Amino acid sequence: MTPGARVAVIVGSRSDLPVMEAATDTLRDLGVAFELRVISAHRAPALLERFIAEAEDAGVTVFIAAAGLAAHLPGVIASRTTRPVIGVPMKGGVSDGLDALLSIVQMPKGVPVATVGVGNATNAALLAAQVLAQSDPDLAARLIAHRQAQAQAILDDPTNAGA
Ligand code: RP5
Repeated sequence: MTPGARVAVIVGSRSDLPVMEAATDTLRDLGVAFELRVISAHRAPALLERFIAEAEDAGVTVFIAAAGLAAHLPGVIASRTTRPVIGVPMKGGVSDGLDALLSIVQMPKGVPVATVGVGNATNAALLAAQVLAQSDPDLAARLIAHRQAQAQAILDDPTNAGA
């Protein structure tokens, strides 16, 4: 486990990794330590259960889980922890991510998963950081700076001149 990891990023398959780079890059930019694992809820359920317990013991506070197709990974993680779980539906399948989106967002009452848009790994990382920032003023300041830089980039865009 990465020392000091506060976020665990779990993907259902290696094929999810390229999209999830946006999440790990964002966490790195914000100075949030994370652990990245490839664990399928269907193919390796015992390993997943063990990892969730290890991650909790190590101090992981937020789980980010990316999955496509049946996309049960975020929900299964949520069934094993009361720490926040953020689900990222992945493109692919018969309806190119809509199947995964509905699977992840339609959790039964009592076991919530916060779901971001299809493939929106960046928002998953930002949401995880926002949760952590509630007890970390330095991280909160970095998030405010990130928002300001985002707004500034729009103001600096030459296509906005004179607006
Ligand atoms: C899900 O099925 C994974 O999260 C991935 O998005 C999708 C396809 O997985 P592979 O067939 O590439 O392993 O479990």
